[in-house]
Amino acid sequence: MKLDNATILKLAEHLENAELQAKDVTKITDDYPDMDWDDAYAIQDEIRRRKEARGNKVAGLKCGLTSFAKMKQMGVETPVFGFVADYMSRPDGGEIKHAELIHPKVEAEICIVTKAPLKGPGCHVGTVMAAVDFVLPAVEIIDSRYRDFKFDLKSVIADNTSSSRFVIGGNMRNLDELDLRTLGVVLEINGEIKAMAAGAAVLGHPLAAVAMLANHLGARGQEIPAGTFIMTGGVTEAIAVNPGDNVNVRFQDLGSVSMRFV
Ligand code: 0L1
Ligand code: MG
Repeated sequence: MKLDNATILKLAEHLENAELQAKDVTKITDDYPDMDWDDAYAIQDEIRRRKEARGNKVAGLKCGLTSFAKMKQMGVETPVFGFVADYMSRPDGGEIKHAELIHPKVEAEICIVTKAPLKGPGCHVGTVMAAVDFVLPAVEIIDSRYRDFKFDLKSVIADNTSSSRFVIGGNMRNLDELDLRTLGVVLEINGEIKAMAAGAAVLGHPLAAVAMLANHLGARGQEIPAGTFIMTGGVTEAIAVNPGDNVNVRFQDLGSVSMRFV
């Protein structure tokens, strides 16, 4: 690690304040160009510790930048990992207050809940398949705290991978009823199709993202516990939303997820 503990704590407070106050900031690598990947995840871990100390719960884990469309959109080549907290959850069909966020974007995600622990190294799609309890659809609302969504990977990892809100659909299915690679997703805003893709857009198979997450955590001596909700990453590029927008995402075999920005 290149940063000392006091700097990790200071940067976590800085980024979490930006999230909670919906105020954008410049990317932290502008001031700390030498920070490394461990520093970035240590800042994210400290943000998680701060939330838990305040009584918030971790509601799930997330993989980000897992589709080619998203990597191309953000000009990066490596997935990142973060978490979503309980207060970020909004009901399907509900309202999301745009003014609580900086510059939100929506992305459609195929999600799972695990029924067995997953611990890397060595996890692959097959290992993950054996640990899937059920599959369900969700929309993630990302909201980078960085001005104009301009960041590099270390800055975005420290910023908990832009997590801000998420909406889970109510239609769960067993994995053996689905082919996650060919599962089609259509994202509409105000009735207009803005993006579409199939599950294979996420690393060839959405569960490959979960395997990467398990291997990433394994390298840090951690595992994914049974009963964990995991978002595998946006299948399409993320789409900016404005107050008044109605978002509806149709997931083949998994139903729709919708929300309105007010
Ligand atoms: O969930 C995501 O894919 C977000 C990753 C972080 C980068 C971004 O804000 O687009
Ligand atoms: Mg996402």
